[in-house]
Amino acid sequence: ATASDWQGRSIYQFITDRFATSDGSSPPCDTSQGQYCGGTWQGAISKLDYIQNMGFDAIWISPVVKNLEGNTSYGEAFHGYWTQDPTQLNSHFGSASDLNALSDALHKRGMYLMVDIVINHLAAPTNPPQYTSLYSAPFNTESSFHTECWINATDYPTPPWNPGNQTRVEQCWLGDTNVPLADINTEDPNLVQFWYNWVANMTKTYSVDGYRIDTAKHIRQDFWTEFQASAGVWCVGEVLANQTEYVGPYTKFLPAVLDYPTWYPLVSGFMNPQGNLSALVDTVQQTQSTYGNGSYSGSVIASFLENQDQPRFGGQTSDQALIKNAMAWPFVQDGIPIMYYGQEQGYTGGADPANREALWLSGYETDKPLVQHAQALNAARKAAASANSNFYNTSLKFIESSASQIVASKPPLLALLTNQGSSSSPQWTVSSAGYQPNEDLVDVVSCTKVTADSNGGVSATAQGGNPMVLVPASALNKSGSVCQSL
Ligand code: ABC
Ligand code: CA
Repeated sequence: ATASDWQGRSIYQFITDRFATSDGSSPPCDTSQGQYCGGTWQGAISKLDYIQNMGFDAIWISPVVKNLEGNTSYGEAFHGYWTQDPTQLNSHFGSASDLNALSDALHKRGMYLMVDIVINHLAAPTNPPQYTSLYSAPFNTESSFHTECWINATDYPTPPWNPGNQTRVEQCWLGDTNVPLADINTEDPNLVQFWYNWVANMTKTYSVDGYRIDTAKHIRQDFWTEFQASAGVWCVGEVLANQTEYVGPYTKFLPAVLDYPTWYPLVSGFMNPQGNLSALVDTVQQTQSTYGNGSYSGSVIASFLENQDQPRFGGQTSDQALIKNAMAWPFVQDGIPIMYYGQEQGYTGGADPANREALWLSGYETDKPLVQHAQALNAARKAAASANSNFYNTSLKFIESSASQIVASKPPLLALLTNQGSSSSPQWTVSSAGYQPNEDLVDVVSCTKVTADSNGGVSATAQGGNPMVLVPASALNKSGSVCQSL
C-alpha cells in the first residue's frame, strides 16, 4: 500500500507478546520480569473485532523475526527488537502460516498490516558477540559489523549549540555490554543488497502493507532511499529526537517519520494546567514548513501519544480530561494517527518495561470511557474526510492558541483543546470557524449538538475541561456508529 492508500487510515500499535493469546487464556504477566507472556499472531486474529470496533483500520505489530533465546540482564526478547536471524520468524508468536493468516484476516476486513523492522543491528547475549556461532550468513563474521564502539549521549546533536557526532550515531553501537546491539556494516554493498532483497521478500511473503523502521537515524540517510523503494510500501521511520530540524530531513529519504518533535510539547503541554500549548503550536508550524520533499502532505508523519519506549501518559496524570485532550491530538494533527494498545483501557505503566502490560488482563472491555473516546475520534476524522475529499491533504491551521488552549481547524473538523483539566469549563468563542450559517454540528466527544451562529462561528462550553471535536452533523450521519442517539 502506498502513502496515499495509508493517508486516511489510523493505526493501532501493539506488542504481539502482550496483546492476545491463541486460546483466549489470561496468563499472569509481570512486566518487571521482562519475560514472554504468551501473546501470538493467532491471538491477534481473534481480537481484530476489538480493534476494528474502535475504528482503527490498520495495526502495527512488534518485530516478527527470530530473536535471542533465553534470559539476559534485561529479560527475554518478548518485544522482538533483539534480532538474531532476520531470515527466520520468532516461533514464540507462531509460524509463517499464522503470520499469513493474520495478514489475510486483516485484508478480508479491509485493514492493513504494518510490521516493525530492525535493520540497524543484531543483538547478542555476550560481549563481544559470538559472530560465527550466533548469526547466520551474511552476518556470521565480525566484518559484517562496524567496529565496536558505544554511542554516547553526547554523540546525539542538540541544536543549536551541539552538533553531536552523526558518524558515531550511525556507526557505533546501541545497547551495552549486557546486550550489545551489534551495528551492521551498512557501508558494505553486499549487506546493503541483502537488506534490500530481504525487505522486498518480506513484503511479498507476508503481504505486508507498511513498515515501521526502527532506529532509522542510526543508518546513513541515503541507505533508506532504495530500501523504501525495495519495500514497495509505505514506511515510517523512527527518528527519536525532539528537534524538527534534525528529524525533518529524514522525510526526504523515507516516506514518513514518527512525529517525535511534536510528541515532546504534546506531552508537556497537556500534562497539567501549567503546560504550554503554544510550544506545541510552534512545533507543528515548524514541521509543516520543514517536512516532505519540498511539499508537505498528510502522509509524511505519523502521530502518537504513547509507544513502547515512553512512560504512558495516563501514568503521569490521573486527570481524565487532560488524558482525553492529549489523546485527541494525534487524530486532529496532520498525518496518520497511531494509538498504542492499552491506552484505551486506561493503562498507566511507567518507563520500559512497565509500559508493556498484557492487554488480556483488562478483559478487553469495550464500555470503558477511553475505548469510546478512541471510537469517537476515529469517527470524527472519517466523517470530516467524507465531507471534504481534500481533508487528508489539508494542513492543520490554528485559529487561536495560547498556553492553555488551542483552536485547531481542518475543515470541516474543528478541535477545541485545553489543558485546564477536569475542574474547568472553558468557554470557546470562535468567530470565524468556516461553517455554514446555523449549521448543525456535533461534538463527538460529548455527543452533544452545537449550532454554528449566523456567521458560521462557534460558541461553546467544554464541560469538565474535555476536548471538543466538532464535525457537521450531516457528515457524521453518513459514517455510522458514533453519537447515533442524536
Ligand atoms: C533494554 C531494557 C531497558 C534498559 C535498556 C538499556 O535495555 O528493556 O530497561 O534501560 C529494545 C527494547 C528495549 C531495550 C532496548 C535495548 O532494545 O524494546 O526494551 O531496552 O536493548 C528503538 C525501539 C525500542 C528498541 C530499540 C532497539 C530501538 O523503539 O523499543 O529497544 O532495537 C535510542 C534510539 C531509538 C531506540 C531507543 C530505545 O534508543 O535512537 O531508536 N528505540 C536520546 C537519543 C535517542 C535514544 C534515546 C534513548 O536517548 O537521542 O536516540 O533513542 O536512549 C530528548 C532528546 C532525545 C533523547 C531524549 C531521551 O531526550 O532530544 O534525543 O533521546 O530531549
Ligand atoms: Ca548503524
